Amino acid sequence: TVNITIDGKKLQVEQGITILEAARQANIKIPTLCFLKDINEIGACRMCLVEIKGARALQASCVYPVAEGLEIYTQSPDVREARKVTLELILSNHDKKCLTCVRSKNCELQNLAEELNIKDIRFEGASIDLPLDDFSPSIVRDPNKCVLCKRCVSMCKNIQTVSVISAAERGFKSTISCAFDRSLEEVPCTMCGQCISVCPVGALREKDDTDKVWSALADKELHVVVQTAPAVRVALGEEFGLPIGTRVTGKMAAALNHLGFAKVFDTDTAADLTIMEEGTELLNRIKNGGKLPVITSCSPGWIKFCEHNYPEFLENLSSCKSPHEMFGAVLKTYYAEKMGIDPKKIFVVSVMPCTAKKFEAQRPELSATGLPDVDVVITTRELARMIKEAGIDFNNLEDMDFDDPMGNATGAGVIFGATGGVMEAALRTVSEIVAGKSFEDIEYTAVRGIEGIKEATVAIGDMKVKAAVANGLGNARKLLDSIKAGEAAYDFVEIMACPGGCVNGGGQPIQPSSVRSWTDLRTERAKAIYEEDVSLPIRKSHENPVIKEMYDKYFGEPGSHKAHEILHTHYAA
Ligand code: HC1
Ligand code: SF4
Repeated sequence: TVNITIDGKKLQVEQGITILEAARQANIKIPTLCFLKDINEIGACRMCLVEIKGARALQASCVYPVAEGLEIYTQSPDVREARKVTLELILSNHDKKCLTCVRSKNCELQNLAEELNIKDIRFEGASIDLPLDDFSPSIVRDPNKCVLCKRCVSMCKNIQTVSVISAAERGFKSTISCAFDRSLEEVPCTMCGQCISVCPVGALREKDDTDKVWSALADKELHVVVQTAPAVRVALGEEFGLPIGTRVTGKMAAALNHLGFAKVFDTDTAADLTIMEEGTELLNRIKNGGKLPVITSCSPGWIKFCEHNYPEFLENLSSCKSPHEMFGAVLKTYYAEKMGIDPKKIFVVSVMPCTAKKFEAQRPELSATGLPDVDVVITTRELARMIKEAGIDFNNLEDMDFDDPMGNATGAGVIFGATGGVMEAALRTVSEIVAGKSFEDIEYTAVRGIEGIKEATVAIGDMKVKAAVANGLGNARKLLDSIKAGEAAYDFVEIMACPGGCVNGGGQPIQPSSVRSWTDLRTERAKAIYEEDVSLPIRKSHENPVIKEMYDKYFGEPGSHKAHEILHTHYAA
């Protein structure tokens, strides 16, 4: 440890930490803008300046390490003035249409202006007027709101290793953009939306599709059905001020019911269906000398990353559609027949923690009936906006269940939302199918947790199945490179584009750096996922009665011809 003083307060702190962190431990708040722990620690924005006795200039506390005897002042007149000048300069050419900004009330810049008591901007500059990039089906970029913090750049480059956005060095006119001023639609962006999750302002946002949902709901001709992804229920509450990691499954179902959907279904049910198909596919490939490892195909950001960067692995992908796409296909076939509804009249809305799912829903490969399997995808954030717009008092809703006849899902379905969950759900089912008996011990803890790459060897009957799980595209890249180099070999691999899996998807509620830097969102939300798993009466996909009935009455057995026609697809290079 080292001894320092901050604002006259004597402190003993761990060596190697930054002044910002030391101050935080002492409950002294230093404002930041570009700082995001472990992701963007570059000291670029100068909001976190502090005065250090003896130093010639003010220093950026987010990158300045503590040292024995440092005397630090976080609120001296020079510091306060420097921060105000910095902030006023940023505000001087910022597009300040806060009232209509998607991030209003959840904007780090707006909060800084309030906290620093900015009432007047002394340097009113020429406002920039750059074109909006809204060509991507998933992501909208508004350079006029960009504060050049580079958090998105670091995320895309260092964590996701996609590197499609960067700072174009043009002095005063410098912007964040894609090479040659292309749209995100024209570059190998995976649409993961992780850049949105780290943007402090409204410069990055999802393509808002709520109008399409409102119009469908108003159309009396349509049977509008909604399904919600596993990870939405453990994060939606954050949009209504509830603590991170609160489960709001029942309130969410109630809110969707109030919004007027004809049926409120659970994507988890289709996750159970995916497990039946994917488990069967895995066993078939192992038995018949098929392409190994089988790699999961439910994360559309990962699929796009694979297409752009690792086309040699496309044949490894499971042919299963992702769960919500399977559900869409089932709704327009089996369910349509069962209910006697014309599939053309069925409008499927998916609520997803994911921005890439918007892109996925438009893929021509995902159409079992000639119609898109899923009509519109909205994110967790968009759902929250709809609930607010409808005047629903979310926190006081009475819990409701998902609707019959497809409302039943298992713990295996819900854990899909956390990294390792698809693997664990598959192992729960495959092990029992092979053994022909039921096991008590179903928690595969080796594949849980936020470590970037996890490995496990699991005995399935007399086979030893070698499994690996990667979350975040940088980790996917590492794993695939090691397979390519012959340094590792697996039978089954789970890849999720987002760090932590869907719980931390690019469509989830956005927490500011002041929260995100010090609370692990991935872990807190995943905890809620595993709580939900334990709370459910059935925790194995093959025991789900809805799934059993679907096979009995419609698909025959997993991997049947009919199942292939409706539930599977093929991504080709
Ligand atoms: Fe996911 Fe999935 S788990 S991809 O991570 O396989 O988005 O939550 O809905 O489809 O079920 C996301 C989450 C989600 C699919 C399932
Ligand atoms: Fe990069 Fe993902 Fe953002 Fe695309 S969506 S720019 S891949 S972080």
